[in-house]
Amino acid sequence: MDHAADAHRTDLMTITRYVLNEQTKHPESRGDFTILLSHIVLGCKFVCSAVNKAGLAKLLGLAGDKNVQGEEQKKLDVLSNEVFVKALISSGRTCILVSEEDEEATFVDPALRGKYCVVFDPLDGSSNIDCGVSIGTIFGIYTVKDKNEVTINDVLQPGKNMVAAGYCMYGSSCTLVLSTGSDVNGFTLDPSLGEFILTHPNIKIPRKGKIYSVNEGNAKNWDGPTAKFVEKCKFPEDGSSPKSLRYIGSMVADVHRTLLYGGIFLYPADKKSPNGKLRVLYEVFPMSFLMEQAGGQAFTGKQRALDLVPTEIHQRSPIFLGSYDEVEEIKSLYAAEESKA
Ligand code: FDP
Repeated sequence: MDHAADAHRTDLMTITRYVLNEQTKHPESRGDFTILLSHIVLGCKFVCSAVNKAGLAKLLGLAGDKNVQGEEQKKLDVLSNEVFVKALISSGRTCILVSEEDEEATFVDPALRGKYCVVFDPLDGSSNIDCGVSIGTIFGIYTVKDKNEVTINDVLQPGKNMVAAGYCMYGSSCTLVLSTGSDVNGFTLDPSLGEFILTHPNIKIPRKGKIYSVNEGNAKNWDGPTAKFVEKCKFPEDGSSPKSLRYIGSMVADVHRTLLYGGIFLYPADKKSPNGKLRVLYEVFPMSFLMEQAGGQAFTGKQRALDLVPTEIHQRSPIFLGSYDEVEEIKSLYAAEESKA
């Protein structure tokens, strides 16, 4: 019998225990982050449960229809947003919230304010809900200087100023990946315990990968460096094997695979969408933060993604993120293009 392995299995590192351990490294900490995170975790558990029932919901009434009690059914993304907004406000630790679902930022009532700003996409990849493909919640966290004088500029900060970022993927299992700025850890929800347990400690992305991930349907509108990069993935000039293409079309799932297996995820600019599709604050920044903490890179086509200073809360940006070497290659293709201009 492997007693060491058994001891490991019975000594469960929950996400709360992990964050409390981290907190002890900062004697000045008053536990505010731990409380905030526990409210985010609650939102993730709620969405996970709702996503799991999404197929069954058709039996009870389609979104937009009335349910058996005659109440309007809420769409899953609207419902998820409401749950996160309420959970974050009731934590008493937030002052500004920016959600993909809400046009304007939410300024928390002064009586309930704390020092954190949370930017989030409550249900990313929602076009995949009806076919049961993995979707997720993405979040990033900033702090404010003075919670009594908050302005929109407190969230219009470069991604490198985030104090934490993460995502929760609702897939064959429910996995929450978190970085508080020192490393990246993955926690899997044990449904029988209702707890996220540390299953992927200290995630490091392979330095080089064999997979590229992009919506090739947009290829006719790509710029030169993107087209050349993808061409090299398929027809390597150095005699190496071609890369495999994997594209789910759900950012959390595509980035999660990239983080674990290595490779590159790209949503570039194209002639139709010069700023790409993905949103800076709650898609590009949190994922770039995680990639860098895991040893990878994130690049916009012009600069390090985390150096970008957003001017609008729903701003978009092209993004190339993943293994260090692949991102290095796309950077050199853009540099070569620039030197020709
Ligand atoms: P969705 O439209 O389904 O919500 O930004 C949202 C997003 O999904 C990402 O999750 C995903 O990576 C991307 O859009 C997919 O876009 P394309 O359908 O254009 O490939």
